[in-house]
Amino acid sequence: MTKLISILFLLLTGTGMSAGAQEFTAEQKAAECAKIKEAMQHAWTGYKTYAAGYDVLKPVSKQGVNWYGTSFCMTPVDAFDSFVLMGMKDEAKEAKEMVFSKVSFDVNESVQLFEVSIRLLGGLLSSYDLDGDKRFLSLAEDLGRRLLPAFRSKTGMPWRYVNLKTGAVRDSLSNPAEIGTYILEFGRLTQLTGDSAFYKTAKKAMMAVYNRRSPLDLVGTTIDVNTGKWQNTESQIGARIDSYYEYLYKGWIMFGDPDLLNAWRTSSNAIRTQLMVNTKNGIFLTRVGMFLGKETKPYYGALDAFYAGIVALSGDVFTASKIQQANFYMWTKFGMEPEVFNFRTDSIVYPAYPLRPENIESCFYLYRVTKDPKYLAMGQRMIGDILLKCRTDAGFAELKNITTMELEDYMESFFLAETLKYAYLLFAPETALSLRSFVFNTEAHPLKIN
Ligand code: DMJ
Repeated sequence: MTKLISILFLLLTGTGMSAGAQEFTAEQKAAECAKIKEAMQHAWTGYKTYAAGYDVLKPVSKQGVNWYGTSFCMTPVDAFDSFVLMGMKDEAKEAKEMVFSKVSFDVNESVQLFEVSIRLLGGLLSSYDLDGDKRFLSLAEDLGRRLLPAFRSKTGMPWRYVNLKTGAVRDSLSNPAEIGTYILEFGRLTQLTGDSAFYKTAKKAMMAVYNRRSPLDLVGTTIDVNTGKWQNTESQIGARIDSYYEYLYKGWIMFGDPDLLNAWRTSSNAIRTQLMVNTKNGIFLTRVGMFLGKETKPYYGALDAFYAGIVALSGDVFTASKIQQANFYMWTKFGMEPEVFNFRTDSIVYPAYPLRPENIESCFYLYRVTKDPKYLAMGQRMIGDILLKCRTDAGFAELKNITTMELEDYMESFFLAETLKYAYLLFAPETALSLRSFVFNTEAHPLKIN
C-alpha cells in the first residue's frame, strides 16, 4: 500500500503532473488552434497590406521597415514554416513567392551573424525540410557560405557582423549566444550539402566558449572573440547567453555528438547548483559572478523562461515543472510578463513585452513530455492575453510597458515564427510536428533529424 502511494506520488509530482487540472476536449483544442490561426492570418494581412516586401511591419503607424539597406523579407521567411504547419496553404504560397522574387544575399551589407542565422538561415532550412523546394536550400547554402568568414578570428569565435559581399567583419565584443548558436543550422547545412566545414566551424566556436568556462563551470555575458578574454563576468541564463545552452543539448539530439552532451551536462549541473533559487512561487534562475558564484542581481525575465523547456526536453521534468511554475507566476503576477523582474522584491525592472515566445514555448515542451492539461491552461491564458492586449487593426504590436499598456510600433518576425507557432502546436495533435523527427532551432524553425 505504502509502495502504491509512493508510486502515485511520484507519478503526480515526480513528473510534474498536477492532480486537479481539467483535460481539454478535442473541440476545445481545435477552438484554440482556430483562434491562433486567425491571429496568424491577421498578422499576415497587416504585413501584406502595409509592409509587403519589407523585413518587418510597424503595426501602429502601418508601414514597413527594413533592418538594413536591403530587405531580406525577414517576416515571410520567418513565417513560412508556421503557415505550412498550420495548414495555411494560400498564405504559405504568398510568402514563398515573396521570398523567391525578392531575396538575394549578393548584397554589400554588413549583417548581424546571429540574427541572420537563426531567422533567415534557420527559416530557409526548415522551409526546405518541410516543403522540399530546392530553391530554399540554394538560398540557405548561399547565405551559409557568405556567413563563414565571420568565424575567421584568432579563437574561432565569430565576429558579430559580417559583410555578405566582401566578408569584412566587425565587432569583436560578443557573447555566448552570438558565438554558440550555429550548430543546428550549420550542421544541417553540412548534412544537406556534404560540406563538413559548416559543422566544424560552428562546433569550434561553441566549444571555444565552453573551454573558457570558469572553475565553477559557468560562462560570462561578454567576451572578446580575438583575445578570448571575458569582459562581463556575470553569469545567467537569459539575454546574450540563453541559446548557447539550448544548442548544447539540441545539438546532441540532432547530431549525437558526445562532446555536446558532455558540455550540456557539465553546464546544466553548474546552473542547477549556482543559479537556481527555490521559492514558494517556483524555481527562478538568478544572476551570479562566474568565478565566485555570488549573486549580482536577483533578476529573472521573459527570455530566461526558455530554460524550463530545454530542461523538460533533456528529461528532468520535475525541475522543469518548478521553473515553469515560476514562469507562469511571473506572467500572472503582472497580467503579462515583464522583460525583467526582481524575484526577491516581486517588482518590475524593465516593463516591456516584445511579443516573446519563451514562456509558451516551455509550456509546449512540458505538455508534450507530461500531457498534463495544466500546461494547456497556462498556454491558453498566455496566448489569450497576448491576442487581446497586443492586437491592433493592422497586426500585433509589442508592449512598451505592461502596466500602462503603451504600445511599441513594431511586430517582431519571431511573433509569427515562434510565439504563434508554439501556441498552435501546444493545442494541435502531436502528428502536426513530431519531436522524434524534428528539432526546433532557437527561432522555432523545425529542422529534420537525419
Ligand atoms: C528569438 O529571436 C530567439 O528565440 C532568440 O534565441 C531569443 N530571443 C528571441 C525571442 O524572444
